[in-house]
Amino acid sequence: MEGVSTFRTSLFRGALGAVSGLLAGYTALAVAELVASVVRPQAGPVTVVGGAAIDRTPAGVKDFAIRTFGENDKLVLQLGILAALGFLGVLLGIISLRHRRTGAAGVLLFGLIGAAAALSRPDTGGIADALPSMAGAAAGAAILYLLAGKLSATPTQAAATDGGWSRRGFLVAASVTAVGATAAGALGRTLTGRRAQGAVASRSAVKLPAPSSPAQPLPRGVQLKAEGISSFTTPNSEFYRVDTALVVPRIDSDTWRLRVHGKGVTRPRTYTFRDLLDRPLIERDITLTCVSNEVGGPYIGHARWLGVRLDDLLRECGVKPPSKGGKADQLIARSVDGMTLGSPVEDVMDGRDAILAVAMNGEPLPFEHGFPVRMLVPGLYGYVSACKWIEDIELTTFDSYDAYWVKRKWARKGPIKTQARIDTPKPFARPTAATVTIAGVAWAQHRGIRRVEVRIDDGPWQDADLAAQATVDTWRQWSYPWKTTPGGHTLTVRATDGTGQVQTEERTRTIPDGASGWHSVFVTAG
Ligand SMILES: Nc1nc2c(c(=O)[nH]1)N[C@H]1C(S)=C(S)[C@@H](COP(=O)(O)O)O[C@H]1N2
Ligand SMILES: [Mo]
Repeated sequence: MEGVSTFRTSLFRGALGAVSGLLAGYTALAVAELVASVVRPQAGPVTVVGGAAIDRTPAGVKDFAIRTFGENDKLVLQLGILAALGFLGVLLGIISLRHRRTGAAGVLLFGLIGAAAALSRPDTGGIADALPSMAGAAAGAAILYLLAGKLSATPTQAAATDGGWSRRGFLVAASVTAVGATAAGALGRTLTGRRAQGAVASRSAVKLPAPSSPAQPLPRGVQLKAEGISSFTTPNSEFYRVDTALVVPRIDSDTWRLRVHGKGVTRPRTYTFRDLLDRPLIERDITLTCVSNEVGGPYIGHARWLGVRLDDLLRECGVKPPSKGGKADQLIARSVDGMTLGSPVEDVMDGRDAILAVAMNGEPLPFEHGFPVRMLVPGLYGYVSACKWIEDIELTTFDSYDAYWVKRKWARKGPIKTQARIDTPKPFARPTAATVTIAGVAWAQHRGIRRVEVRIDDGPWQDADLAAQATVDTWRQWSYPWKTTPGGHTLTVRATDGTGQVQTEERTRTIPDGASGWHSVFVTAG
C-alpha cells in the first residue's frame, strides 16, 4: 500500500518536474522575445535558430520542404523548433529533480546555442544579437533552479505535508512564473509591433508618382475566360512568396538607404527613397518565377511594377557593362536581412527593363514583397535577380564572389527556362462534357512565347489557341478545345519561345538551375 503511494507521489513529482522544465523554457523564450524587441526583433531565439537551420539546410532538403510544405515551410520549421524545445524542457525539468544545477546548466547551454546561431546569421547585428538568447536562458535557468528547489522535498516529506507548504509553494511559484512570462512575452510583442509602426506609417504615407514611361495597356484578350485558368495579373495578396525571412523585415522608408559601390564604380553613391521617387519612373509588366518551381508548380506570378531603371542608375555611378569594358561582371544585391543575390551586369545593362521597383500592382510594395524597394530583372529567376528589402548594390566578379544560393549549390546564372503549365482540367479530374477546354499559361521571360502545343495521350501535337501576348517579359495564356472520348487520358503541353526553341522534354530537378520537362495531367473523361 505504502509502496503504491510512494510510486504515485514520485510520478506526481516527475510530472511537476516536467512542468517546471516547460515553464523554464516558456520563460526563456518570453524573456528572449522581450529583450529581442529592444535589441532587434530578428534576433529572437526561434528566429535565429530557424534562420541558421535554413542557412545550413542542404539544397535537397530545402527543396523537399518547399515541395512538401509549400509556403508553410517556415511555419513548420518554427513549430518543429518549439516542439524540440518543449521536449528538451521536459527532459531538463525531470533531470533537475535530482540534479538542480545540471538542469539549470542545461538551459544555459541552449542559450549559448541560440547565441551562436544569432552570431552566425548573415544579417547578424553583432554581439548584441546574442543578448536575447543569453538573457532568456539566464531567466529560464533561474526559474528551473527555483522550481526544482520547491520540489526537492523527499517524497515521504511531500506525502507527509500533502497539501502543505511544498506543494502549495510550488504551485504559487509556478503560477507566478506563468503569468510573469506571459506578460513579458506580451510586452515584447507590443514593443516589436510599435517598432514596426514607423515602417507601416512610412508605407501608408508613400505617394506614388505617375510613371514617366507608363506600361503599354494590356492588349485585349490577354486573359482567357476558361474556368480555372490563372488570372493574368496576380493580385498582391495571392502572389507567391519565397524567401528565407522568418520575420518579414519592416523597414521605414524615411531612413532607408541604398548604397552603390564596388569594382568599376567611379562615382559611388547612396540613394534615399525620395531620391528614387524623384527620378523618372517606368511602369512595366513583368512575370516573376522561382527556380524552385517544379514542372506544373505554383511559384510564378505576374504583376505590374513601378520603379527606376537600374541601368540608368548604374551608369550614373560610372558602371559599364563588361561588353563596353566594364570591370565587374556580377552585381551583388544585398538585403537588410543579409541575403545576397548575384546578377550578370551584362543582362542588367543590355537594355531590358531591369528595375528597382517601388510599387506592385498600383500600391507600394507589400512588406512581404520587399518594401520599400526590390530589384527585378526580366528573364532571370528570382534567386539571381529579385532582391527584396534591398539596401546595397556591389559591383564585383563571378570569379571573386558567390551569392547566398550559389554557396548552396545553385547555379551562378539563372535564365528562366521555357515552361508551360496546364491550369485546367486539374489532375485526376473527371470531366463529362463532350468538349473540354484545356487551358493554362506558358512563359519564357524576355524571349516571349510563340507557340503552344497540346497532345492527348500519344497522339500528334496540336496547336493551342494563344491569347494575346502582353510583352516578351510576361507569361501568355493558351487554350485548346478537346473533343473527349471516354476513359483515362494523359494531357501534355509544350511551348516554343520567341526564338523558335521548342521546350525540352528532358525532365530535370529544380536544382541547380530550374526544372525542365513537359507538364502533363491525367484525367478520366466519361
Ligand atoms: N531578401 C531576399 N530577397 C529575395 C529572396 C530572399 O530569400 N530574401 N528570395 C528570392 C527568390 S528565390 C525569389 S523566387 C523571389 C520571390 O519574390 P516574391 O516573394 O516577391 O514572390 O524573391 C527573391 N528575393
Ligand atoms: Mo526563388
